[in-house]
Amino acid sequence: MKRVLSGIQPSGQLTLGNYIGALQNFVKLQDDHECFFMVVDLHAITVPQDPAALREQIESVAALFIASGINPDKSALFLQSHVTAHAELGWLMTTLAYMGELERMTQFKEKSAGKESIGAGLFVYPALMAADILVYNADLVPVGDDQKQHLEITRDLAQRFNQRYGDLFTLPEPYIPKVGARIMSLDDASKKMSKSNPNPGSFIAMLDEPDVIRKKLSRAVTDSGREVKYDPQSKPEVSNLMSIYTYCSGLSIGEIEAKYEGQGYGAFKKDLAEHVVATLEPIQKRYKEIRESGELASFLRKGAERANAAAEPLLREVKRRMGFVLPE
Ligand code: AQP
Repeated sequence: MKRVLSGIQPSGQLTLGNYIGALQNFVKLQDDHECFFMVVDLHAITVPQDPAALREQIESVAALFIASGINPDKSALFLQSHVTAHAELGWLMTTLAYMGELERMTQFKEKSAGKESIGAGLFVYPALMAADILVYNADLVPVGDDQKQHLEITRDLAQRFNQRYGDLFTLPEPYIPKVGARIMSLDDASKKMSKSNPNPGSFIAMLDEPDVIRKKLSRAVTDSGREVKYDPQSKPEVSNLMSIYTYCSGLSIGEIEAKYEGQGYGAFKKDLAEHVVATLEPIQKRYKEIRESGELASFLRKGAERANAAAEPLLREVKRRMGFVLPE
């Protein structure tokens, strides 16, 4: 049994990319491993958030974890800000990180591009993410492909600590799904589908109504050809839609190509929309039940208790090794 840790930012409405790349993968792991899953609210404020919207998004993301199949009796499900060890170890990790390695992070470059003032939190984000993982000594971190680089810096920081202060941290491994590790935007297949994209037509939100899903997919950018063929180099838009199709239908890429041979994109997109609707429908139904039941707060309290119990002793040991005087 391995220890698994992952999180999702409440920085907008969760997308189909978050579901296929992350959530559905989390669900698969919880039967065989000791899992810690969290809503990373401290990460979300690395870009400006409206407080009322943030509060709603935090609850919405937590409910979507459960609606997607995370069992809060099995996995520890909690809010990052309810476990103060994250912020504390985050600072300690920041002091171990180098400017140069943080400057190389693709996510930082993308999120800061063209901005006049860039928050320092966005820059040190990977040090907090390293703390999130290391404070549980997690073995496995299920993430989408875009987070691979952050996992690498986490391993570097863990190694740096271990060399300076003696072996303590496990070097975590990424666990990336084979299908759907990077779902691309519906309006631009060179960018990943992202919940903070200001154009709602660029993503399918997990809570989008069926008709909205149908409309968004019918408008999804394709190419001027007619062939439903998987070729990410020369047909990135169609290939992206095929990745979504294969995940939501269970059909293989070859089966999808054969099914739409000689038919153009119309029927393909229409069927795709129905598969996406059918995938999200039960999740949306369960989501409504969870929000209405008022059970969320008690699930999160229980999750935070478990997470605190796991994180506190490790944080104490880190501080002891770094030379802090611990309270008696
Ligand atoms: N397009 C995607 N395809 C596959 N996986 C994805 N993930 C995100 N987008 C895709 C995975 O979802 C998990 C949670 O991501 P996050 O909330 O920590 O932040 P992110 O990676 O920056 O995701 P977003 O949706 O793009 O959020 P914003 O817009 O706030 O930056 C991660 O495991 C991620 O890999």
